[in-house]
Amino acid sequence: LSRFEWEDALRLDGQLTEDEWMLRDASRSFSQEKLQPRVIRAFAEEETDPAIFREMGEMGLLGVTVPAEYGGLGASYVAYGLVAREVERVDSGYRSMMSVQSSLVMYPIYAYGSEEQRRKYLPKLASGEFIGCFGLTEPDAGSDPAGMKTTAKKTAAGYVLNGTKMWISNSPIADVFVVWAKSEAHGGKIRGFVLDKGTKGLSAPKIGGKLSLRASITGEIVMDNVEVGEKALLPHVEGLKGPFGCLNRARYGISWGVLGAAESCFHAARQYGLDRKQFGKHLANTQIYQLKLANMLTEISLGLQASLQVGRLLDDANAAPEMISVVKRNNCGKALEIARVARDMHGGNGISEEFQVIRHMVNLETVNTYEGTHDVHALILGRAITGLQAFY
Ligand code: TGC
Ligand code: FAD
Repeated sequence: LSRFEWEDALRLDGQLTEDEWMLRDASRSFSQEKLQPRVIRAFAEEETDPAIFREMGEMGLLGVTVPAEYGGLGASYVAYGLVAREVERVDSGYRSMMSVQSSLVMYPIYAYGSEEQRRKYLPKLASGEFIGCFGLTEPDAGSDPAGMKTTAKKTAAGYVLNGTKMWISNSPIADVFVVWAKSEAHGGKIRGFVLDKGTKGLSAPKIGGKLSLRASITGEIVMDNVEVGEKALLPHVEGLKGPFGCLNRARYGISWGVLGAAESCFHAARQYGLDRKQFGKHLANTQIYQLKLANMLTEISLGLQASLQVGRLLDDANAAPEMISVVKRNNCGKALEIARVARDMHGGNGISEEFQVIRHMVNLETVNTYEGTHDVHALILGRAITGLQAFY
């Protein structure tokens, strides 16, 4: 039998390809060198630096699965997950910025867009010159997006959109808005539209006062008689499977990302226990402290294996959405629990911004809620297990 490495308990590294390793290492260096030094201030000031998109773009971290001819890397979904894990090791908000751009804006334009839309938007989104956002949620339609009120009415020249989207990551600084609306011309079915910043009637006020995910800007999207041409319609998808096709990818990325945040908390708690003494001995030399660390290591290692398996299946075009619900739900729930325990293990220091665990903890409250809440994913799985839907 060989030696146990606590930092890679089940030897994830050995299951990756050389290309995946390289992208993992590049995103780790970028995240630690460029993102880590600014995050404490950004969170405290509730400030998002738009330059981060261009920096991520330069590193090739935006739209990694999109083919190279449109500015992406044409890399695997496993590689995308590894990037999410490294970015979220620093902050869930930074991962949010990256994953909205990649999975919720570049992916639908690539998968559902016309060739003209692909050429117009994808290279600039990949470089970070354009910032994108994705508007599905509304004030009265969160877990139940089918209840949306936003409408698109046909005009001679195209469409006129009316409605309000709520809790939209990146929207106040976005150049490109992928929004979903019920289209009268398509029998009331949900259709996707790509809107440009500056279009008359389109605004995106910031939502202030968030106590979670403060390094990532969030806003509304207000559409007041926004007139667009036919070219704004995403031609190749109709119905809720449009936004859900994007969410599948983003939720999968989140399943890796949250484990980066959990690892950061786990490593911090381990080091804290090795450094701090009470009752004449190191905290890490007590049974309860070690039990907590053992639980963290176990959940993180199992979660990584599960996400790797779903990623390999996605790369083989053989993953079911319910598999993504398993890893999104479980990994978010476990990461949140790990962050809460790590906060406790730091004692009073655990509430200080300097020790970082409480920032991860409050961020993970959002991540457990967005892209389908923990309970909504349980209902998706419950429906698959029983054949009975319990939403309504
Ligand atoms: P349901 O009847 O289940 O399905 C309607 C149609 O959609 C299809 N579909 C899917 N297609 C692909 N992938 C999936 N995962 C799909 N799930 C459903 C389905 O086949 C059907 O197609 P068709 O052709 O037969 O019409 O729909 P429902 O209305 O009963 O939905 C139920 C429920 C709860 C599963 C769903 O609405 C849900 O997942 N709710 C959660 C909402 C959500 O996740 N919102 C996320 C907003 S975006 C966001 O949070 C971004 S945060 C990003 C960041 O900052 O990182
Ligand atoms: P609700 O749907 O009202 O849920 C409230 C509670 O009720 C939850 O606990 C939920 O699990 C529970 N619940 C709901 N339905 C049922 C049921 N049938 N049975 C049992 N329990 C139920 N959306 C976007 O479109 N784009 C974005 O970029 C985006 N970014 C976000 C960024 C942040 C910081 C946040 C906080 C949210 C973001 N969202 C975004 C919205 C997010 O997806 C929604 O908040 C989420 O889907 C939940 O919807 P809701 O807030 O309306 O909660």
